[in-house]
Amino acid sequence: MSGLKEKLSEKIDAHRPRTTKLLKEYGDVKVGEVNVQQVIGGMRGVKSLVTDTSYLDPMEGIRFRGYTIPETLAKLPKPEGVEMPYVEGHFYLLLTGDIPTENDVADVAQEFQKRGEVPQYVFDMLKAMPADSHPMAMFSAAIVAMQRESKFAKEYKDGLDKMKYWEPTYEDAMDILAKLPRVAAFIYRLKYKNDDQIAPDPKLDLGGNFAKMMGVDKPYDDVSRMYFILHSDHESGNVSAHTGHLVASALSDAYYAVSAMINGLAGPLHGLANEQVLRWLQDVKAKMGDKTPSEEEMKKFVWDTLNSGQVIPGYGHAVLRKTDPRYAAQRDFCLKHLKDDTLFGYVDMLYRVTPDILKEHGKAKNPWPNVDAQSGVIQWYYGVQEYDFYTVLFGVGRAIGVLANIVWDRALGYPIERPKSITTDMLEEIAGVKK
Ligand code: HAX
Repeated sequence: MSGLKEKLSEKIDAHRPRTTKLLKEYGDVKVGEVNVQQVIGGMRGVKSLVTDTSYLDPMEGIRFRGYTIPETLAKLPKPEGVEMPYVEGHFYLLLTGDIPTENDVADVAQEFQKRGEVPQYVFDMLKAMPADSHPMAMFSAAIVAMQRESKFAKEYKDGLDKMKYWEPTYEDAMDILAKLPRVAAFIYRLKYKNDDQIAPDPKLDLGGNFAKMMGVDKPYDDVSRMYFILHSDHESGNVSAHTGHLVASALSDAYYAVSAMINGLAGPLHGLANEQVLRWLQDVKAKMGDKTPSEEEMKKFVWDTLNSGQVIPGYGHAVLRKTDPRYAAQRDFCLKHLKDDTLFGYVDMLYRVTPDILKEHGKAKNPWPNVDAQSGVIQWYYGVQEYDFYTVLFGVGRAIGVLANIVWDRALGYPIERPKSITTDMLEEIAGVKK
């Protein structure tokens, strides 16, 4: 058994009695109330999920297993001579709650290296897809095509003790995470680089290997590490994490669940916002020609978008009520590495003008930027300028959190998810609407 699996097994044994006790002795305790607005309004703020890998505070932002983003980036082990930690170590943290040692990280890296080969039929299928398929559709299709590899599905069919569900799920999670960077890089090179594929280097860590397969020089390895870690987990009410959890709750295996969560991430109000931000910025750039917009001109672009009934991509959030710390972490990176870049200048100007405009506009509850407002600019700067690919990168990162959650869902025996819906007639009756 790998060190990670052994550690996880201990953690699961220690955690199970907590869930059992809550259910048995405190099952009737009320957690909150639900009002009409929440029933119609996408369940905003309804506390109805348990997630231990991360928690999102509206004012503070995300904490991964109790650590803020700066703490996470500072505490996790790093490859020598770089700024960003190993992605492998972050997965270890999300799964176990512990900061890994160098040895723990090496153990996970070795596991990924062993499991990284992608079946040829996946590449053949991707090549057979129409050339104008969206990279997110290709990514989702590739993952679900690999479902036949699922160890959980096989063991379940053969008859599996519920207490052991988590074990083949963990194996699936490791297999999927090992393969996703290869699948993503393959899609990139197939779609935008004439199918000129670059072989992986098994000696490299996940971030380093991904940069190599993408064909992008340093510090793109560090950009990838940062990107995958920052996008990994945002508790489990967001569309992608919730979709992953929901699908897995039917005991669909992790391949089905991750493919499904990628489909949710592909929506413009969620992960696809990073593509939309670049599209929006490029549009501004095209309209300005060689000229840099003044703040007044930038304000006009923002108002024009709002007045035409569209959202400002990269701004607003369903939970956050301040600047997203994932935005702030990427902004710090930009200030260090691409301070004088034109596009970063645009992003910076947007940050100065947009919150006040959104406040004046009066609709968005959160006028501050989210993770997607900053991420594409970094990719663009390092040469990955095909912005319809950006959400695939988000997807590789998000899979880390979704898979850690699915393993724990199985370990704690969470049931099939089944909220109750009611009709409008019933809602009117509950509300006492006079007709
Ligand atoms: N621009 C213009 N209007 C906005 C807005 C923005 N950036 N953000 C919210 N609003 C509007 C909403 O469309 C809504 O309008 P209606 O009343 O006409 O429906 C109103 O303000 C209230 O919305 P809200 O309660 O503040 O926000 P929601 O929880 O409903 O939605 C969203 C949260 C992130 C979807 C929203 O802020 C948005 O559409 N932002 C732009 C797209 C985006 O950046 N998405 C990525 C979010 C982060 C993420 O998940 N990344 O993956």
